[in-house]
Amino acid sequence: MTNIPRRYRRQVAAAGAIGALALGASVALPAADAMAATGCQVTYTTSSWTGGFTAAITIKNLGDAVNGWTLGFSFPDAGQRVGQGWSASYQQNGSAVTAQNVSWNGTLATGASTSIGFNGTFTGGNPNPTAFTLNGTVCTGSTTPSTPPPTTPPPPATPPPTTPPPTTPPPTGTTPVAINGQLRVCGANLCNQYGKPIQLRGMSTHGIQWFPHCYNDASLDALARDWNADLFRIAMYVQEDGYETDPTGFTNRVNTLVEEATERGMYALIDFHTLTPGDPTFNLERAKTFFAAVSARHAAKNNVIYEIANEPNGVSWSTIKNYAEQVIPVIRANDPDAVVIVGTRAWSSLGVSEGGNATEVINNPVNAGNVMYAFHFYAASHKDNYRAELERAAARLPMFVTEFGTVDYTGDGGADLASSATWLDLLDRLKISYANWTYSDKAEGSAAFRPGTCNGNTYAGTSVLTESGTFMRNRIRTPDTFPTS
Ligand code: IDC
Repeated sequence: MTNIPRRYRRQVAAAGAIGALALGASVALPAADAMAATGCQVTYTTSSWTGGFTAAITIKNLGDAVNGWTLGFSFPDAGQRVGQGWSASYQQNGSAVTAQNVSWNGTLATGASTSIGFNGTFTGGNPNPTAFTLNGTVCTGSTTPSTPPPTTPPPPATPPPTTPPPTTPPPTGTTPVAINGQLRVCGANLCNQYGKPIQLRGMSTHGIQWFPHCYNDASLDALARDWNADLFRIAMYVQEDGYETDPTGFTNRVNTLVEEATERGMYALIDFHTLTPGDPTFNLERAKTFFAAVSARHAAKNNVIYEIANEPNGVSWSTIKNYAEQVIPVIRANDPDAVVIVGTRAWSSLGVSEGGNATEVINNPVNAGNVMYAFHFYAASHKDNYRAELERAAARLPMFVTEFGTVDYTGDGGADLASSATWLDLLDRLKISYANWTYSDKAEGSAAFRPGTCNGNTYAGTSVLTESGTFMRNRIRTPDTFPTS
């Protein structure tokens, strides 16, 4: 049908909706196929005369760069015909039209536009098409079709409705969850209930087996209302005296903390904190049991995000992917629309800490929708080359910084505030969500509270904070700008 390169044709078949990056389980794709984030906006305007019209079409690429494109649309009236066209080659089959790039306008960078057009004829009515596809993906960027000048006098104008019925009603509360609702992955972003990219900023617990006394009404009130955090990550270690020693007890503790976050309008990130051993497969059966339980319990909530393997290490990406493709269906069976985050190779460094890079994930993404990938860093240890790889990956993959420290990779030592600020500026710019390690009073540099804080009742304000805690509170408590339309 077209001369689009093979890999785009596969994308046409695979990508269901705008920005679909990960594939539905039913679509079999060759493992090495890179999926580009897609998206488009089309403006179609006409001017007409008796029996004829000129159409001017602007195509804007909202996804990854494309090299070769085909625009598809259908005429609403069977009598409409494409005549002489320009800047594209047109084909019409019944009312279905395709316009394919010509040699000089096939490459469209992200955000780039191109204009094409044609003269047409019509015999019946001449309404404009309103739905378009680009390389098979439905364009959901807003369009501004103009109606052609009427050939008969227009009917009397009806007054505009006073309150247009929005598909998603405006928020009724002011908490992060009240505003953003159920989240979903769109393209390489995390989007809210209005389909708009957002960034969540928050804190991670320390191991809940060691610091249970740090998570109580007063500390969570401070996190929600003094820090204005959007996100509370619940780090449930599996080894190191964690889940494996008491599955029921730890499941209950996680459930309780999810409820606490929910009461305060924060997103809860359930972290299955695997670390040693680094092969997540070691904990596969535990993960299935745990996630079946917590996803059943929280299925009706709209604020729960699942992180299925904290930091795989010493294993291949294909092993991690295989683990993910066994755990995700367990969650989806109970909670089909929840976002799931998959750890990446080498302590969730996208492979960088073991000499790799993001290409292995880009070329072989997890075969499930609504999935994001974890990236972790410790600002005093991980700098420009890690930042560059995250930025490169984030153009293609939905990334979530589920854990980072202001200190070195041991979790201790002094805070590197310069590197931390550079990192957070990058995450803000790319709208990458993050959780800081840790909201605890452990005597180590990464802890936000001074030692002994969790024995008292004061968590709000700065008097209880470490250098890292003061810095993080300042970053997190600045107002969010969540789009609501
Ligand atoms: C560290 C804690 C430390 C604890 C250790 C136990 O800060 O108090 O003794 O775990 O394993 C990670 C891990 C996270 C580490 C953290 C700092 O996800 O568990 O916490 N870190 O070393 N990845 C990179 C750094």
